[in-house]
Amino acid sequence: MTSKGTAARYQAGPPAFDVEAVRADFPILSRQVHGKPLVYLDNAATSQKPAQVIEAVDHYYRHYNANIHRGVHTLSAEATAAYEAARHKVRDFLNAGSDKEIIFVRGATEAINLVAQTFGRSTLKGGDEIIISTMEHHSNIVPWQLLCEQTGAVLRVIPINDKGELIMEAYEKLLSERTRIVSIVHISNALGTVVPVKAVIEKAHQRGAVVLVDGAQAVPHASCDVQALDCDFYVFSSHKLFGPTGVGALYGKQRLLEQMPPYQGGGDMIKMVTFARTEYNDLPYKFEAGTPNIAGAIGLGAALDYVNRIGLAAIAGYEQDLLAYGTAALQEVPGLRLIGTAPDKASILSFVLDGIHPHDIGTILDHEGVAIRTGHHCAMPVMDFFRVPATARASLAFYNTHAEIDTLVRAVFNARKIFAK
Ligand code: C6P
Repeated sequence: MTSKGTAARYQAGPPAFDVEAVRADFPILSRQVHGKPLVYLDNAATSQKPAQVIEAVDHYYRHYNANIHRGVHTLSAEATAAYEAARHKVRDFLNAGSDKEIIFVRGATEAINLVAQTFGRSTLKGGDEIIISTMEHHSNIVPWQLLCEQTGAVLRVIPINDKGELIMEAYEKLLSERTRIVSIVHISNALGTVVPVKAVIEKAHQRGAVVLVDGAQAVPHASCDVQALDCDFYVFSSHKLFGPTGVGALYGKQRLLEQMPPYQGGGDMIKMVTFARTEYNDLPYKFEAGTPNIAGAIGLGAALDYVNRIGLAAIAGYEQDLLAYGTAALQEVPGLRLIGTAPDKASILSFVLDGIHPHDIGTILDHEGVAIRTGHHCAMPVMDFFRVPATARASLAFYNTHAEIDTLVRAVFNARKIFAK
């Protein structure tokens, strides 16, 4: 498999990262699948959880489960303190200016819908324009299509090149005085491309447009500073960041969040209700109607503590090394084409193999204990652009190893052999 050629091209990277110590924190990584050690390479779909996160959720339910912001009793006070501490951790993680700018949501999808239906619906009118890119996840396409239907606004799409990079000149041409919103992915889930979001934001701001950055795939791999980026909104999901499912965060500039109408009505988002008039709560509660995912937020806080302890710089360095190793090794497979070859890439290896449907690759790999995702990855326009129905996608996390990449590549060689018969 990884021939001498691969070894010669591959240069060993930073050695300081103790991957075995990290792996010991993730109980699921020691399980077997079809009698083989699990090789979990579907981290872009959802990542695994360290014991520290599992224990934080367990501890909440065992010792201080209660509703928040409502009770005077001890359990409620403790739950409220832990939930608000988690908000503070998200604020620190994103370097937001205030806890008021952090809204807990169900995930990236809900956050984008929230912005579309509050900021978008209250400010856009017929003929206004929204810009997205060809490499968006459906969650950053459909909410804007819905908004266009509701307001008469028009969706414009930035093209990409054959490597899967944004064509910046085309973006600049799309920008005009009609542009109101630019909603752009930070790291593509289907390609791994790292988008130069700072430049995208600067150009949008020159035209007075507001920018949302979809950070769902970015936060597990790179540190993100919303003040340095100067984005107006930033969204992510906890479950891709080693935290629980069903929770995520929306960052919004306070000035914008203050102007926006509420998303949903209900408990916690009000100060006072009469049948004649309702007064909404202050930020961030104005956007958190109903009992939130308290355990999820606490688990997300624990995940952030975990990631911070290891350090995103160390994580990024190790993952870049894995990515280089995996890229070189997969390129040894005859008939394999990598989809997404931008020089600035995060740890995603999307590929197609001559004569084998990606779903068949996925099934064969599963029998070897290797979990990858196959399909359109909720990014159908990307598949259309590359003229493929689907890809096989191995997505790496900092607990993956070079030996696991070897297993992946061996299994891909095996799939080829089976289909050559
Ligand atoms: N991508 C993947 O396998 P939610 O489902 O709300 O947590 O995240 C949606 C989402 C938004 N933006 C990007 C860039 C994403 O990658 C995702 C989720 C997963 O690629 C599941 S489809």
